[in-house]
Amino acid sequence: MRKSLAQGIAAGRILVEAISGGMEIVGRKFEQGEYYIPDMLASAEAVGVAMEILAPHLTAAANLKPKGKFILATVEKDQHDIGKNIVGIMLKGAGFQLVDLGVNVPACRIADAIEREGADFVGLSALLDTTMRYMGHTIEELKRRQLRSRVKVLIGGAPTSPEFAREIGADAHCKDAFAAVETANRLAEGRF
Ligand code: B12
Repeated sequence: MRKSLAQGIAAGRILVEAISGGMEIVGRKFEQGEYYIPDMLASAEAVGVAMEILAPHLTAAANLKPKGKFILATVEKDQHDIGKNIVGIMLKGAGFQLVDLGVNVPACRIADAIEREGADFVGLSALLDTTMRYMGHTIEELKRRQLRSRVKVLIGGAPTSPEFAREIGADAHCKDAFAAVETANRLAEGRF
């Protein structure tokens, strides 16, 4: 990690290409029965350390004026947060103000935070087939509380897709953290 930085490789590139790429290999090995849950946990821990090294390089790059307030959460019953955290660091680096609600966050807590923070964007993450439906539940909760038109909703995570985003009424699906920053920038330009 430090060696790559010293070679002048951009921190964002290391984050998305090396870390995401590495975790994909971990996922494949888990599927093939070569890795078990403790291996996934150890990999997640290693990613945490790597992110601590990379984060200052990303946030330091951004002496930009704030582009809007972004709430991030992994939806209910889902504990996966590596992808969400990468997206968070990249958004912060791009000049968005970040409020990270963590993992396993029910729809009502996300809606509460939008109200409390006066957020402009909400980003939802899900890594399980069984939890992606809570993204839809969250959007329904926002509609119920008349908050939906106040925020742009971005979704991401391996089981999600542009079709799914359309189906649940999200504004955008992002396949990785680069796409998240690009989409948020585009939406912010229209707003501020
Ligand atoms: C690490 C890991 C774990 C760790 C999580 C640690 C942590 N702190 O996150 C632990 C061990 C806890 C875990 C547990 C489980 N896991 Co798991 N896990 C993984 C693994 C190997 C990697 C996920 C990851 O971090 N990827 C790397 C990141 C960088 O990629 P990403 O999340 O996709 O994020 C990028 C994009 O998707 C996007 N993005 C993501 N979120 C967002 C949000 C927004 C707003 C935007 C814009 C973009 C965006 O940008 C990110 C960065 O570029 C995957 C395998 C895989 N290939 O995904 C399995 C995987 C997701 N897990 C799986 C399973 C089954 C489980 C368990 C049910 C296992 C069990 N029997 O207990 C539990 C569930 C726990 C729970 N309730 O959540 C399955 C899911 C199958 C499915 N389709 O439903 C997978 C696919 C493994 C497999 N092949 O079977 N897991």
